[in-house]
Amino acid sequence: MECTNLWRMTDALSAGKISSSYRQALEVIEAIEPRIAEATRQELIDQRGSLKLIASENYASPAVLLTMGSWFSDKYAEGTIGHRFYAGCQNVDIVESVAAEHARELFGAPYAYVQPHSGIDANLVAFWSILAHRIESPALAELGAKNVNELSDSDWEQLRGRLGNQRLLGMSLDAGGHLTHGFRPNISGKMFHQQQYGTDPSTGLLDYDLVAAKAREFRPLILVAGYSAYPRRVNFATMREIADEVGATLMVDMAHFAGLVAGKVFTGDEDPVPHAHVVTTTTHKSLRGPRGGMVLATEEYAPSVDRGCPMVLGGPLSHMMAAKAVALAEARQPGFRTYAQQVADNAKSLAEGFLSRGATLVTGGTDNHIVLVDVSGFGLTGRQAESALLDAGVVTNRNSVPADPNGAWYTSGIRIGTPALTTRGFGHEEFDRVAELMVDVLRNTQPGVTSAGAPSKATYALADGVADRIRAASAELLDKNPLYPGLELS
Ligand code: DSN
Repeated sequence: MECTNLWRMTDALSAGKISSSYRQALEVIEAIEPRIAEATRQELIDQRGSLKLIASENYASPAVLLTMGSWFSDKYAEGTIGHRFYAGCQNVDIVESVAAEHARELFGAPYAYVQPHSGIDANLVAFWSILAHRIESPALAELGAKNVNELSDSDWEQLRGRLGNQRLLGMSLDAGGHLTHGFRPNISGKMFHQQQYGTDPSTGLLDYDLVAAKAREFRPLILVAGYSAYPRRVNFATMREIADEVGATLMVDMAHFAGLVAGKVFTGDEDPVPHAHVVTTTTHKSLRGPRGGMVLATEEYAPSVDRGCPMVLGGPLSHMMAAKAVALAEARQPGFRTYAQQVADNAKSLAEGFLSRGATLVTGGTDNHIVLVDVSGFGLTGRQAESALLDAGVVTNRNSVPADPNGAWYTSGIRIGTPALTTRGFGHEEFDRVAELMVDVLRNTQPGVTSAGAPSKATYALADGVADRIRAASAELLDKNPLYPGLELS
C-alpha cells in the first residue's frame, strides 16, 4: 500500500463518492453560513497551491478528516473508560478504548491517555499527574487521608505550599524547547520554580554534561526533554540517567517527532517511550492525525494521568478521539514506516540544498524532520524572511535561533519541516528544488526601513517578479504531487 499519497489509502471509497459527500456537506453549510463554506473551499485551494513547510503541520487522510465530523461531537463523557460522570457513554467507551489500544501497541507503551485536546493540554495533564503521584499521594498516605477533601485546613494549606513549590528543568525556548517547558511567561514557568538548559553555543547541540551539571545543582522534580525547534535527535537513555541521578521524573514531549518514533526512525536510546516516566505528544504533526494530544505513561504514573479529566481537562472530544483511533490505525500500517523514513531523508536533502547554496543552518544540519535556517546571513530577520517567502507561496514560520539578538517576535530564523510535503509525495529532488527556490527568495529580499528611516525588523522588499517566478516553479512541483487527488469540490 502506498502510504505517502493519502488519497490512495482510501481505495475502498472512490474519490467520486468522497467528492460528492464533501460537495453536499458544503451545500448544507452554505445554506446557513456561506462565508464558512467559502472559507472551507478556499482553504483547500490554498493548501493545494502552496509549499507547506511548517514543521508542525501535515495533511490528515480523508478517513481521519471524515471521522472528525460526526455526532460524537455532541456527547459529554467526562471521566474515563467505564467510569464516566455522564450516562450513555457506551459508544464513547469503545472509541476511547480503541484509540488507547492503538496508541499502546504503536508505541509499545504500558498506558495511553487519548483525551487531551492539544499538546499543551497533554503537558498540563503530565505536570498535574507528576505532582499528584510524587507529592500529593505520599502526603495523603502520611496523613491517613483518602483525598484532599479529608484534610484539615492547615494540612491542606501546607500541602498546597508543597505542590506550588516544585522545580522543573526544561530546554530553553531559544535552544528549541517549547513554551510549556518552563518558559517564564507560560503557565509552566509560573507553576514551577523553573530553570532552563540550553545548547552548546559553539555547535548548537545539546551538551548532556551541562544538562547533568544543571540538574545536580537545581535538583528538579521534573526533567523535561523534547523540543519544537531543535533539528537533532536526543539521547533519552542519557536523559533518564540524569533524571535518576537527581531523583527527577523524566517527562518527554515528543509532539514534534512522534511520527518518527511511531515509524521506527527513532529507536533504542532515541525512542523516548522505554526511557521516560511520562511521554506527551500531539497527534497532528509528524504523526499525521487529527489535531489533539495524548499522554503515554508507565504503570506507576497511569492512575494519576487517568484523572486528567476532569481534574485538568474539560470533557473529552469524542469525535477527535475517534479520529485519533483512525490515524493511529493508519500509523500501524507498514507504509507509515516508509513515510517516516522519507520525512527524515527529505530533511537531509533540504538541509544539503541550503548548505550547498551558502545558507547557515543551526547545528549545521538535521537528523530529524526540522531544518532551522539562520537568515541573518541574508541580512534579514525571521519575520522579514517569513513574509517574503509567504508572498512567493512558501509557508514557513519564523523562529528564534540560540541567543537570538532579535528576540522571540522578530527572530533570526526560519523553521522548516518536511512532514507535510512528504505526505504529498515529495522526495529528494523536490526538496532540493524547494531549497533552491527558498534561497532565491531570500537572496532577492531586502530589509526595509521604518517611516523615520531607521532599519526595520518587519518591513522588506521582494524584488519584482520573484514571487511570480517562484509560484510558477512551485506549481510544477505541487501539480506533480497533488493533495487529495480526485477530490473535486465543484
Ligand atoms: N505550535 C507548535 C509548533 O508549531 O511547534 C508548538 O506549540
